[in-house]
Amino acid sequence: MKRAQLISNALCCLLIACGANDTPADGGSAGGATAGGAASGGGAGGGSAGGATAGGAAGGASAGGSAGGATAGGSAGGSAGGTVGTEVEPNSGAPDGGQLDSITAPGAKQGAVGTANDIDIFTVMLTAGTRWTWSLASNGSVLAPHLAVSEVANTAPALVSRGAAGGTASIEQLVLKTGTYAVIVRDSRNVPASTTQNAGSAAHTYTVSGAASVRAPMPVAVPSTTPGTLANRYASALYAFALTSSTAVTVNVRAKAKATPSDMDSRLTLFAKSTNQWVGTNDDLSGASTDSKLSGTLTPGDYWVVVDNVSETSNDLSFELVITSP
Ligand SMILES: [Ca+2]
Ligand SMILES: [Ca+2]
Repeated sequence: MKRAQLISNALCCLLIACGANDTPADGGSAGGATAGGAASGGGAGGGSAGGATAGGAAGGASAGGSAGGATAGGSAGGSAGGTVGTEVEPNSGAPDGGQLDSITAPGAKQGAVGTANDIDIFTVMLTAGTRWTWSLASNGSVLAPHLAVSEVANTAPALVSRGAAGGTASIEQLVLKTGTYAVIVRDSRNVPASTTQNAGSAAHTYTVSGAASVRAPMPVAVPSTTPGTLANRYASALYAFALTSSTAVTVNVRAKAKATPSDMDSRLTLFAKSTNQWVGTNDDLSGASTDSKLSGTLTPGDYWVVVDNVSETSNDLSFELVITSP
């Protein structure tokens, strides 16, 4: 659950008060979307509920169970396009009196982590249900990219990625809520601040870009058990299932709890694609488990499931996506 809080906290700080200090924070806060929640996480770590309207009585679950072996987490798609601009400093938020730059999606900005601990924040308006691949590429061998995408209102889970010097950090985003988001560029060595190396100079140049994601979700049945492995700590897996009647559903990500446990710290998001509404997100299903679970009665329609990892130290990124229905 660690990574999720880092970014949210950091963004709050940046936009509101504390500034360049990065609390390590990544990950996602859960947030209640709209009312009427149908899903809820179990236990302490509890998922937030949101959008999808609850149906009446549980209907019959569709389809039978299948176990799929396909790998999750695949490659990011995306077509380039949009405008390419140059950052306008200052754009660090609170340390600059709240000044921010902006970016369009699709689009790109070139800039530099131009001074020690420089933070560049670009706001972008995004629409629920759209999907984007955000990339932060070092333009030379100097910058070690650290990229975060967080809703300015800080109710949607934040996304974080980092790369080595000269590399690229990428994030694939399913926009859970329509609103203003912040794309935050830093050097990885400045995050968290407690281990800062005060990286930054005119040579720490980058291109940050957003392109439409075209990755197809993997279809899964209700009920089903699907093994998966994320491509890396910052990757996500995307699944889809359809309900033809109001159905009680539990979606469970088992990493620590699977037969051969992994050290992945999962986070689970359920999104109603038919209505482009965020149903809920759960990081930890209880105080004792970092696995994730959402359950509730869902109305008929198409649903997407996003599984990602919120630990910066996970090495084994294998898990099982278990969907059950009584
Ligand atoms: Ca800058
Ligand atoms: Ca977790």
